[in-house]
Amino acid sequence: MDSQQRKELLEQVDRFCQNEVLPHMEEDDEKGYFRPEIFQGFAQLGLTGLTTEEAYEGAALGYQDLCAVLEKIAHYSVPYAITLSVSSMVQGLIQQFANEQQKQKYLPPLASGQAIGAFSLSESHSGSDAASLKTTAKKVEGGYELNGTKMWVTSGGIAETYIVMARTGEAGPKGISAFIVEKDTAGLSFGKAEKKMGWTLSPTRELIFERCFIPEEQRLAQEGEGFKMAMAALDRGRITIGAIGVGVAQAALDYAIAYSLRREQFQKAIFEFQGLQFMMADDATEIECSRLLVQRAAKDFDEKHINQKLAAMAKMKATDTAMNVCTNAVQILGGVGYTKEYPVERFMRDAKVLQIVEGTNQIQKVIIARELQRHYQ
Ligand code: COS
Repeated sequence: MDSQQRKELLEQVDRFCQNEVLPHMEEDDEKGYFRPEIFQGFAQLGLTGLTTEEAYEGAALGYQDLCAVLEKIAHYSVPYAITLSVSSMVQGLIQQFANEQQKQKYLPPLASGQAIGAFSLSESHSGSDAASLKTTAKKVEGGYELNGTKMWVTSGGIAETYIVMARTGEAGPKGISAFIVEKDTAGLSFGKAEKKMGWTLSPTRELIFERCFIPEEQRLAQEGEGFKMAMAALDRGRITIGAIGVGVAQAALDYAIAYSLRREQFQKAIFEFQGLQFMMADDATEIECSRLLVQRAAKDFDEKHINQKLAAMAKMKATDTAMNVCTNAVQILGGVGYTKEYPVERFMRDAKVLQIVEGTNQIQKVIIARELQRHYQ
């Protein structure tokens, strides 16, 4: 997509979000209500399968385009951007690792937005140490029997297609396999919906597997390859989380600047105070750095140079920036910034978990440091 086409696409996305997303955000955040019609609106704009090949009803665009779109949506709503980002990650995983039959069955509904995709790796005792997961997939006639409980599944309950990591072999990463699980499978139920600080309208649920039979045709790639596939998917997903961080940071800064130009204290707009000007100048610079890093990491992916280190850097930098900028925006608005009359407190709540999901920012540092060691040793 050339820059003019991308500009037009982003204008369309902006118009849709202004008209269809923004008016509902306050109420839906309060009630924790996910609007399927908004996801359908994204589908009509062709956003639900942006990076999926045309043969499977996708738009065959790149990660730079996806990141630009997610940044724009996150300007209005982090949780809707997240729904789209995770569903895109699932499609990326299927596109890269599934066989032709699996691609034909699962990709078109996801790419066309008829279905939402979800990714399930974490468990209550296995978060950062993902390779220690305990859910089992026991080989039985014709397939596998899954038993165990997965945690923190974004879009749990509203998604139709789940990529689930479960143990088929030895302890550690090499004993993990990946399965495509359909929502209505017998033996799969959804546990409690988490009550969260932010992302309230995006459901986060447990997946409970009790003697859940999954046919062999729904195993992704070979037994034992699940961990590597999960890590490869997260490399991409982390860049898109960074893009979402840039979007919410920009929204918070835009709001803070506009407010500070209007708000007067000591007979002048508070923007005139250098203490606030320096804060906003730093914020604007950090956002620009984050955007460039996200786009650079996405470009590497588009050019097929898988760059784990840059993906980790982009995620960490952009989401730390998001948290700082949103906190500053609340500070700049002062007392009203802390109230629900203004959106910056929502931006701050929605930004926080970006530093945690798809690998905490401390895990990103582990990944960056390992790459540095590998390079310099
Ligand atoms: N792509 C492909 N393969 C990868 C990979 C990647 N990005 N990262 C690791 N691997 C491979 C390794 O090469 C290794 O295989 P070999 O032994 O054949 O070389 C295997 O996977 C195990 O890797 P490693 O030894 O690095 O595993 P660790 O248990 O040390 O875990 C971290 C590494 C900490 C990076 C990983 O557990 C992680 O990312 N944790 C965070 C989990 C997370 O993001 N959870 C969020 C869930 S979604 S909300």
